[in-house]
Amino acid sequence: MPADFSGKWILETNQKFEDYLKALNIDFATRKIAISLSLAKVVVQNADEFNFKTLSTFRNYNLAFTVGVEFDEYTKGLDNRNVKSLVTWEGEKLVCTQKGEKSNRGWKHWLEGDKLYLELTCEDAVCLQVFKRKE
Ligand code: YOG
Repeated sequence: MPADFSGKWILETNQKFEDYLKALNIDFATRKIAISLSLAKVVVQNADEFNFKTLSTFRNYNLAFTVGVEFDEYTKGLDNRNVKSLVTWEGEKLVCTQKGEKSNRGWKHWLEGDKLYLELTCEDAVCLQVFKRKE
């Protein structure tokens, strides 16, 4: 049985998010808004099919994918880039590589206790977001 990420999650801590935003060339004003946001993640998981919604009062971002199937991702409302994305299982971690203009780009999700972890990487920037389950 793979890990089950389903549910609604609320951001609790967000380390080095601004470094990640800088690596994506997000401008100063947008960075200041972005780092002030309370983010929520809504995950729907059916076997290896996923739907991730990242929600905020400023912008939302939706991503649907199947593990093991490469797809074209347009990071609409984020940095607005086109990448080739592939999500795979590495043990109990869900690992995405986003091939495109930016090197070393991707993310990893895993569970620890009742928390959802997300590591976001771009170039040499690594951001760690920890979410708690919404009651
Ligand atoms: O999540 O790829 O869970 O897609 C964080 C990066 C801020 C807009 C969100 C809006 C955003 C300006 C998505 C934030 C960086 C900042 C709410 C992370 C770019 C621009 C949408 C992500 C994966 C894994 C699923």
